[in-house]
Amino acid sequence: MVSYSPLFSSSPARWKQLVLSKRITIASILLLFSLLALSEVFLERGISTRILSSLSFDAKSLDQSPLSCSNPFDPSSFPHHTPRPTYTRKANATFLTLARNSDLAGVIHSMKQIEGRFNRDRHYPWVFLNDEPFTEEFTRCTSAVTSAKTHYGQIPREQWVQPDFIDEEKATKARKALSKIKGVFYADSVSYRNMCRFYSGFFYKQPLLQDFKYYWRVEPDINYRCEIEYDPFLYMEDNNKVYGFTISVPEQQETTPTLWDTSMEFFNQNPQYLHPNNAMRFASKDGGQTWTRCTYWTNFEIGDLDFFRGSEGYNRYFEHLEAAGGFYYERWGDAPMHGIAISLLLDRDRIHHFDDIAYEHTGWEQCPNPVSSAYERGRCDCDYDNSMDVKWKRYSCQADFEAALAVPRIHAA
Ligand SMILES: Nc1nc2c(ncn2[C@@H]2O[C@H](COP(=O)(O)OP(=O)(O)OP(=O)(O)O)[C@@H](O)[C@H]2O)c(=O)[nH]1
Ligand SMILES: [Mg+2]
Repeated sequence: MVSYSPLFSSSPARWKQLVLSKRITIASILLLFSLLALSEVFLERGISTRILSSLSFDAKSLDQSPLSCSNPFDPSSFPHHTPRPTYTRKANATFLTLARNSDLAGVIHSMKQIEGRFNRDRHYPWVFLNDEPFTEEFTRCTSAVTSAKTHYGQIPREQWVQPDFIDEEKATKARKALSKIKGVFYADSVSYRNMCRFYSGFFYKQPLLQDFKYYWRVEPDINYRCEIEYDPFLYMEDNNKVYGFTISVPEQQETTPTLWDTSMEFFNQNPQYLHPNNAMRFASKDGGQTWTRCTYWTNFEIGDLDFFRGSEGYNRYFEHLEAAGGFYYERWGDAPMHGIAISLLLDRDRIHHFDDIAYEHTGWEQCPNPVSSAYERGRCDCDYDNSMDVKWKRYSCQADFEAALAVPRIHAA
């Protein structure tokens, strides 16, 4: 007896049918396996992302996380030292962010950094400023990221837009000329100039800041790569500091061709404002003849608002620069303006370099040396080799700041 097997059927039509159905079966099995494998990968990735985010801080995953107001940031996802330092007091201080509504995602990113690295158990408030009204989305999303109070203010028009006395034809020509020079950012931008002028002469006049003594400036898309294990505001208060910075860099020549001479004009006419123990050496190696172009990089700064509000020298210096028109005829920045003012008006002992704060903005970063206790204490995840102390040393003004601090002090008789 021959056993029947359809596979060995002698009919060609039947043979074709069998081959076809076998192919379909194999293809279906393969498809099923691929789907299973794929879902496994997604499942695995989903689980591990959740586990990772609940265990440790991953700056890169924050970078990519979609903006979601209904799912606010959980500060407990940052690594903690236990126990956290205990504080018995707080400074009268706030974070300060100037932003457009379109900066929302970058602002949230920065807030997550600050809240996670420092503010989650300090609850310092945030002040947001804008030249336009903030949207409901902006206020809802930013207030969801912090457990602290948030305040939102609109800058008065006259403190933002180009003043009427500026000759627009001259300003336009200047912008066009600057745009032709390679490597000058925002050469043609009026709004960037408005921002620089605002941060030079008007931020500290905003009503929302009047009740605060210290501000900490925060820009969109910045990173803090170590935990901040102490309270920098209290450090300022306890050590009688007026101005704190992390990175110092030279300003471009093209954006400020006459800023130094205009500044010296003011200080020569008003030498009473020059502090005898100032940090002039940071700004000039030859007692004021020429400018080092060094600035404290103002996208990070912690400052004493009482100084800006109350210093006649600072405010008159700003008015002198304003009258010269260089914020619009050139592209004077708030960093060179603050840099010159802070270095010349203040006792240099009141300027502080926060060398233990790991801070990154647009690729330039300060990172403590990994052999230092600051690196270990802060559980840093920054790359020292990529820092201003190593890779970008040629652009750092740190040596000028240290030279300024080393100048022998003059003792009043
Ligand atoms: N409301 C408002 N905020 C602005 C405007 N232009 C800049 N800003 C904010 O001002 C701050 C500085 O602006 P940036 O464009 O970051 O200037 P920058 O730091 O010199 O340049 P980058 O190196 O590109 O970051 C940021 O907090 C911006 O969000 C503007 O036209 N309106
Ligand atoms: Mg910036």
